[in-house]
Amino acid sequence: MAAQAQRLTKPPKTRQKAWSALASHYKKVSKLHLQQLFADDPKRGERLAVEAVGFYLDYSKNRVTDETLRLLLQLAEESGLRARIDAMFRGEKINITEKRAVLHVALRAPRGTSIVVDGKNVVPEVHAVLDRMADFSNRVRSGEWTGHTGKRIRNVINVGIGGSDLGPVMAYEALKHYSDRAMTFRFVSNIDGTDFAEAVRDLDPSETLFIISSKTFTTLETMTNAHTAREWSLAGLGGDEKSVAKHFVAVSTNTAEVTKFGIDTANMFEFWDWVGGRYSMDSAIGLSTMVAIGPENFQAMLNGFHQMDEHFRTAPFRQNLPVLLGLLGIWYNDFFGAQTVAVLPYEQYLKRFPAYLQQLTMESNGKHVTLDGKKVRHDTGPIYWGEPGTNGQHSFYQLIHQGTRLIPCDFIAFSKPLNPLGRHHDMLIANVCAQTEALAFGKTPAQVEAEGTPKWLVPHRVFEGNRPSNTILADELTPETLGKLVAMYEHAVFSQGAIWNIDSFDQWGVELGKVLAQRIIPELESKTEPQLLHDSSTNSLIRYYRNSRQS
Ligand code: G6Q
Repeated sequence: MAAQAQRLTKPPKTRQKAWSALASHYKKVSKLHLQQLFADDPKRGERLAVEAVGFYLDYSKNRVTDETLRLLLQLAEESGLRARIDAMFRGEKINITEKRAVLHVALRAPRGTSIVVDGKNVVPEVHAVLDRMADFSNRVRSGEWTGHTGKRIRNVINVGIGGSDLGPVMAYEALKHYSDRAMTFRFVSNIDGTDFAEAVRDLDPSETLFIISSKTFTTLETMTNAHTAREWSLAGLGGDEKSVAKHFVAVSTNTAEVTKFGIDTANMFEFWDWVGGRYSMDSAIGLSTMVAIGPENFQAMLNGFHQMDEHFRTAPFRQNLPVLLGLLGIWYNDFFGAQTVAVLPYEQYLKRFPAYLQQLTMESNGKHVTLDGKKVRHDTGPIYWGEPGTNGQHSFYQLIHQGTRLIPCDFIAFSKPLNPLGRHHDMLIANVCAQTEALAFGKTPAQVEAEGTPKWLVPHRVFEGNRPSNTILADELTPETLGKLVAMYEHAVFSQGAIWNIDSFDQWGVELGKVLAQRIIPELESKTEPQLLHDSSTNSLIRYYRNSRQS
């Protein structure tokens, strides 16, 4: 296994061939307009589309020719993407800087299958935890699990941050339609006391259960919020320490710390070091999701994940949704120099999806060195951002349509609405089609003039077009669809990371700030001003805060 991991640290020898072919190809095609590409090939919109696992991906409105696609696919082959996919699914330690396997795919592997890590099949353990989660969720949902005073639990608060928060929040919001509306779900992540205060201000401690979600159980924000939650709960329940067992459960890999906190390990749901934080929403970290939507819906979500895993693992790259998305992203990022990607879900329930994707994509692929520690020679992860449609149209779309920057967009929409209301859904989907059409084809000066626009106003009203987009359509936002959608992006990120030859599964970039904050906390809290040994800016900020806090 170690030998395998080592082999993967070397960039494939042929890598440069496809890169340089794409670089010269870019010079030839970069000025081609989508108007022209569509005019030359009336069937382009049907040809450059893939239907798989219930998703329809229209990628025809991208600035690519058949030759571009051929070269991008060649790049994937030459970069050893196939071998990397196989290595991940085999449980090899492809997270080389942390010496860990990367096996979120095992979290959704069906019962009875086998994925081996360090000589052990992990699938039975995954299902044992899922079964315990299901039992717990059913007891809370049915009212069988009661709080310290015998009242049933009506409020569930997930306390976690980063990967232990963004997935659960996003999934709860995305699947709210399927959730138990008699219960309240909240999420506390920020160390800012406001987050906790606002989450509990109208709740009764005797009806409130906290899920402390932390892989390490040492994260500053989560442990601070967890202790505050413990005080709040105890204060509301007469200070009886025994109440903790009824109002706190933990999701973690760290049994010792969970015990130290006072949570009964019988109420601890475990996961494993081969699950990265940002890839953990389908592990026990999804406990709040399961309580909200019920075990059957959670299982349906896992089935969706698994279907996309199998598609990614087995489909030829030419028809492989995550691979195509990943390659198109590389085309804009590394050849057009696009710095961002907009993710635009036309589905209100997906309002937290862009925030979730930000962590998934930017923490995974925001890397400056290759697997062997050399400075990367190409730009890596772009900036992801977005808002649900149609709100964005009345705010930042102006810049996408007429600004000076190229912003590739992913439009996500569903054929069936979860809340059918008159003509709303047709109007919503009309906007998806209209936006991608406007972005691609724009409006020429001749068209603007023909409308009788005064000459001086014409340039302002011209849309150059040639703005690329993908459109991803699915039938309906169900737990299964959400699983597929998340897995599709997980694997697109993986594909890009493999091609950039970086470690998409570590996150050393978040460490330095954490260490410095630990040093500064006592400097802010000490009674008298300590000797400050930072730079003059940081010293002044600390002094300013200390002085103004006291005044
Ligand atoms: C995600 C990161 C990070 C992590 C948080 C919370 O991939 O590792 O966002 O999830 O720092 O960590 P804990 O779960 O250990 O509290």
